[in-house]
Amino acid sequence: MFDKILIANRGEIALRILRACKELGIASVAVHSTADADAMHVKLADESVCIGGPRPSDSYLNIPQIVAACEITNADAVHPGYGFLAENARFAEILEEHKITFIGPTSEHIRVMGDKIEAKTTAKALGLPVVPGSDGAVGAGGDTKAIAESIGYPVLIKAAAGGGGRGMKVAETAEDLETAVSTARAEAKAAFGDDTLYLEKYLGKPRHIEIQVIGDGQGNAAHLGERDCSLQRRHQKVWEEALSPALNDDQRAQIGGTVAHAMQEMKYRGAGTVEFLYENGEFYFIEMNTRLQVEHPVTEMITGIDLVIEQIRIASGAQLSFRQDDVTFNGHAIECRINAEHPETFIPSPGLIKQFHPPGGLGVRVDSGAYAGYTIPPYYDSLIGKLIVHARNRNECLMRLKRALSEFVIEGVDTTIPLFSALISEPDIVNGSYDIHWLENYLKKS
Ligand code: MV4
Repeated sequence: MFDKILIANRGEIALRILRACKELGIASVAVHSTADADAMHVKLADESVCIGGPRPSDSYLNIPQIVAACEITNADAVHPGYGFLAENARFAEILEEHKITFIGPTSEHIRVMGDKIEAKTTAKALGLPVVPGSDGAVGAGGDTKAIAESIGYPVLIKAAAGGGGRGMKVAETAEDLETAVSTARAEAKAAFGDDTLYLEKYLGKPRHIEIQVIGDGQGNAAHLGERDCSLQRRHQKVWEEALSPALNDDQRAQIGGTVAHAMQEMKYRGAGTVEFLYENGEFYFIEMNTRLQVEHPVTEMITGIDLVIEQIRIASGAQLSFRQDDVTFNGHAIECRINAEHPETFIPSPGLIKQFHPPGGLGVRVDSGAYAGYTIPPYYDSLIGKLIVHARNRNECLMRLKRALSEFVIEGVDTTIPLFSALISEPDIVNGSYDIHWLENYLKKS
């Protein structure tokens, strides 16, 4: 096992990783920017190193500074959290070259899944159902029209270097195609420096359902059920739940089994998420994330498995500590992302938190690095924390969530708590009948 882990992240996820280190008796190193000197993860870590200025490129994305912090503190492993360097294959490779363990998948698996065309080809070869599409990149020539024709309109144009919804364009008809492709190509070139595009059948009203997986790189892998992340705004998830209100046990066992088998085949190492669109009873693979995700706690609550502890054990060479048959799903969990943003305009609201009283009681978990007297810096994302509620079934979970939201006091900055208090009374939310467009339509109306 490792002696010391450096946490290459900030905020609530840095704290989350710190908690796992403490339970495992592993020493921890926090790194931070000059803007984060007063952050909770810095206070609670055994050691801390300031690695640069507020701009992410100067600190949390600054690979030489992070490697230097490892050398100075003698850290033998790095947990990247999510965002920042978590899916940077070159970072994983550099750490290995310095004999520092990257707590995550192989750099090769990160690279393959980072290219959305390669990811899809790999998924298809492993037997996962994919969205009908171009089977590779589309060229600048006239073949694009023929491919779109064979897929059938509407088609969606996606960037190979994209993901998370950036750089997508819909072509409703053949007349739209040329403009959509050239706009997408220009946007992809500007955003990623790579204008490789591919086409997919556009699904009109899907749900976003993702399967949590974990593998040990030795051929053992299991799925931990799904999360329904359909409620999102501008490709930012807002509310996530496990399990999905849309699936039954047979559907879960089937898609879960298919995904777990694929992970065994590829000898996947670490935690990962396989994202699907789900429409009319069918699953369609879209992407795979080779990292721990923001919404991992809902999976932890219903399975009782600590994903970060598993990640650390696996990175140190251990085999998966359980088998698929050991994984059972207990009750229901919902996560609300509490952002420092206006609940209607979503304008970020950094600044001093004057009061902070998180809710408590049975089945209530708050993952947050915030505290009364803490000033949220303006340089990073606006997530202040996550409220995760667990109960025996979805109905009791909604009751508990309503109670927990009513207890939550955050003063001094705007937060998205009022949005959740409103959502919880919406019949479609109560019934679990929502797709990926539901929240944006709701916000347009209200
Ligand atoms: C799609 C789609 C419809 N059809 N692909 C957006 C994020 C990226 N991961 C994939 N995305 C989508 N891909 C096909 N073939 C609709 C979306 C999409 C979406 C997906 C998940 C959650 C929210 C979304 C919001 C808008 C569009």
